[in-house]
Amino acid sequence: MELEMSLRQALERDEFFLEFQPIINVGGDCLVGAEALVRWQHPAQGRVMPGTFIPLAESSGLIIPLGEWVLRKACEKMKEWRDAGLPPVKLSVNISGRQFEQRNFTALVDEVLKETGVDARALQFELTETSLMKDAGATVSALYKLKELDLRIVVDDFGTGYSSLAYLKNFPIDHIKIDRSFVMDICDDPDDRSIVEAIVAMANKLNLDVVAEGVETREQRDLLLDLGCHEMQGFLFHRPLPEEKFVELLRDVR
Ligand code: G
Ligand code: G
Ligand code: MN
Ligand code: NA
Repeated sequence: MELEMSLRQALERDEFFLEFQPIINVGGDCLVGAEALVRWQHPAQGRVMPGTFIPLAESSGLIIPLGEWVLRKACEKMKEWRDAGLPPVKLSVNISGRQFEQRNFTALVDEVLKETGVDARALQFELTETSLMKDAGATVSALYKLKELDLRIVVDDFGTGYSSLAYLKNFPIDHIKIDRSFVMDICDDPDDRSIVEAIVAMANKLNLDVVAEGVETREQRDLLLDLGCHEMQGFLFHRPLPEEKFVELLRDVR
């Protein structure tokens, strides 16, 4: 309860900030973009991680203004980086089901894109399988509305939700992100290896891009490459970085 109270004040007090975890095309050895991850600098408790406050923000409804803050901040950063002459990169933003369900969500996104002048094609929305499947009928039309803006849709935590694969055909999805739980044991567990292999093969057939998250070791990296997954994110490459560090990386992109 106390945390919820201070979460309410945190937006006004400007206590949130973003970190950026690079996403790498390992085959091509280049930076393709980053995932924006929100953090909360609590005045007394120090840094609070989203695993703690996002569920609270969702249950209290605060995720609506917080999600809007994240989206706006992410687009403002893309604009700043572009204005500074840095190379263009894709930025992924996590969108909670509660945000996505809002009737005016597409209008908000359109407004933020116009305000910041960001190219929608450089923006990716990560939606979890679970939030996409909550109301599949409503999801299809909401996704098509969003897609009219020309941004990219990524299914986050792919493979962990209780869902039918038919949605991959019916929803306008561009990209799937293989959940960390499959990557974790990929080298030791033949089942996980088979699952990842099947996901990559299916993604290729359906013309979807695929990214693996939670890559921590060289062995995982090599095996993923063998299985045809080239895009990766994980501690092996970079942890989520403060903006200054991410900008340093961007400067090094030729
Ligand atoms: O950054 P970290 O790995 O601790 O993130 C934990 C969880 O919080 C992840 O599942 C991530 O998707 C979620 N998360 C991080 N930033 C955001 C955000 O801006 N919005 C939403 N809805 N979830 C986020
Ligand atoms: O659910 P989502 O995919 O949005 O989660 C992103 C979260 O995954 C962030 O909290 C980030 O810190 C975490 N993460 C990113 N790379 C790794 C990794 O290699 N290992 C582990 N354990 N967590 C990671
Ligand atoms: Mn994510
Ligand atoms: Na994920």
